[in-house]
Amino acid sequence: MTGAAGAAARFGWPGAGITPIAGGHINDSFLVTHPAGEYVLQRLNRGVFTDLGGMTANSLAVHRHLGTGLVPEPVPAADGRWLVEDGDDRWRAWRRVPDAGPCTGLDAAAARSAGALLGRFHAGVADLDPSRLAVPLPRFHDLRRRLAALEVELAADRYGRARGAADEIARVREAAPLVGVAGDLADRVPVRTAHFDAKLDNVLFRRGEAVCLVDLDTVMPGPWFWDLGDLLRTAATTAAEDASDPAEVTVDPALYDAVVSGYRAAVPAGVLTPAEVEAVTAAGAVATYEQAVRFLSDWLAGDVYFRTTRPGHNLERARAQLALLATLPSPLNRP
Ligand code: GN1
Ligand code: MG
Repeated sequence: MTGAAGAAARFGWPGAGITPIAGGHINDSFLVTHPAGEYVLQRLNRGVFTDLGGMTANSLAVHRHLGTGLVPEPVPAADGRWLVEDGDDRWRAWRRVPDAGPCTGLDAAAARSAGALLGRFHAGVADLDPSRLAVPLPRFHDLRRRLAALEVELAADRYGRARGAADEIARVREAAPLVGVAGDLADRVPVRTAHFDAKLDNVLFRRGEAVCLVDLDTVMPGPWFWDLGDLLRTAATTAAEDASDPAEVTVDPALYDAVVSGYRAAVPAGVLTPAEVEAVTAAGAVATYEQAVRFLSDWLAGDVYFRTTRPGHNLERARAQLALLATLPSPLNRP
């Protein structure tokens, strides 16, 4: 037996029901239903995650520190290991968060609740020494590096896609001062234990309340503002990350304010440094900009990183992020 069914058997769930879970851009995820319980089984993308040991150690460190609740519970295989090897594939599993699922109706209450969950996560890991964590994806959130990578793809233009993206390229270049904004903030805020992929899709809700921050793949030492930025990028608009019509992608100020106020209220006074408080106002713009740059790079590179499900998907994603950026509060939009 190979594939998800074979991996499930090695976790102790032979004959389990297995259904793919859509949504992630990198790993393949499956819901496993077995008399023993419900689990999420994942085949890890080894092209992206080359340091599976470091990545696993980081998520275990966060789970050990916080316990099951704010974050999901990792489940070992029957042989006691965290990763199952099957040929070139590597599998790992989590207990499914009971009665919880992705956000179904994004409104101000949901946005506030998601902001508060991120705040509780940050408060909870504030005393988890980031120097104990591995750095499995070096310079993961780093606008300077992301923009340089885009320029490399542009110069190569291997698929002749640059011409068709001229408008997006111009807009990315116009917003390049955000690189300096993010770099300056990163120099002044403390290095923390950060989630680094705190988008709304990674927030699970139970009866309208945000209860669990999943997907610990990118937990790493770094500035917290990227987490708030990713949440603002995805929870301050009702538009999808890959909306085909950029005209529909605008920030909803009530959602934006709800995320920020939920977050601020959940982080106890004195935890955020003055620079971290200052970073709150730029977080959404810099994270949205970075995501636009990454999607555009992948479009130019021939769609090699983010999973795509339609032609032009990465270009549409980049356009949607640029449209959102244009309406988000940003240090560049201030008079
Ligand atoms: C990727 O696989 P997924 O959807 O959790 C990506 C994030 C991006 C996100 C955009 C390791 O996350 O950085 O922000 O897509 N993860 C990695 O939705 O690159
Ligand atoms: Mg992720």
